[in-house]
Amino acid sequence: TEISNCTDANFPRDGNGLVYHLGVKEGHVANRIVTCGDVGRAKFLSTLLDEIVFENKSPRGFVIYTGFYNKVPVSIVASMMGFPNMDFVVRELRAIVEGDLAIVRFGTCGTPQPDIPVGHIAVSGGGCCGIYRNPDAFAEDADDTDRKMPFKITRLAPADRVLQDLVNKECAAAVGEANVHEGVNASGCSFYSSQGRTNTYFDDRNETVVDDLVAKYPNTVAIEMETFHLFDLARSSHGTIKPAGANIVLAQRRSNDFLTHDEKHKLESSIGIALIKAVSQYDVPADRVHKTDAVW
Ligand code: R1P
Ligand code: URA
Repeated sequence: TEISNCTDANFPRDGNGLVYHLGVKEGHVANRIVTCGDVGRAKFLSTLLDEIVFENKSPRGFVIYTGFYNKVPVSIVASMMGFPNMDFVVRELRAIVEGDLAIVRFGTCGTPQPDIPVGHIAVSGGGCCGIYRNPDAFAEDADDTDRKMPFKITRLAPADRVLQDLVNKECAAAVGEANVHEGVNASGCSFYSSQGRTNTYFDDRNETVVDDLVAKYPNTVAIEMETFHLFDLARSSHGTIKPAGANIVLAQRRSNDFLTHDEKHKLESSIGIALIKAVSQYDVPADRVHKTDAVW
């Protein structure tokens, strides 16, 4: 879609009611959603639905597919990367979908656990924390308090236990229980600095970030970039957003092993279908399901 002139600077929509960044409106998106960062993974996941009845790419690049799995409406949403993009997804979807939203994030991640190999699945039932770079620590006029804290590791925001259990059950059925690890999911505001990736180009002071994270949350299984923001906003949504998460372990942060494309694509298929199954089984109360002008 093209988005025409918008009104309402507080929450802009165009003359057709499309929200400014996602380019969709009431009726386009289902109550049950699988979201991933990668636009290509979203396209692939859409092929796992029984039928696609709506698809859209907004001018800002947000891609959304809505269809049916087992006669249940499900949408696949590409969030792209990082907290600000997840913010657009959650806030604009909240505005245009009537009733509760069940949102499963399907990501890729690094793991700080030496005994979790690449190609395993890290699920987010232990809750999520954010890791934020503190710019003031790097300011020329930083004081001692600023300098002592180049990164802030937040408290945990919880998953929805019912939805997460469906996710865990379907992931275990897809790849075997021994390959699925539940724990804390950490989301960094950067792939690099706040995930403890070091380099000589920047003064990042991040050599201890991964160890600090594991000291705070010993059962951290995943480090990626969006899940915390989803869980954080769900926590503030007056109970209307039910979040859960699962990640393919792509990066072994202790051995520096990295998953091959082939192995990743196989898991996008088996875990993709598992997550679509899981979200389609989530019981959104009938009086809280989308009814307005649905295209589906
Ligand atoms: C970084 O490479 C990206 O991969 C992870 C991170 O969260 C970040 O978005 O997830 P996706 O594979 O879902 O994009
Ligand atoms: N995505 C991330 O954000 N970090 C990783 O290490 C791998 C995937």
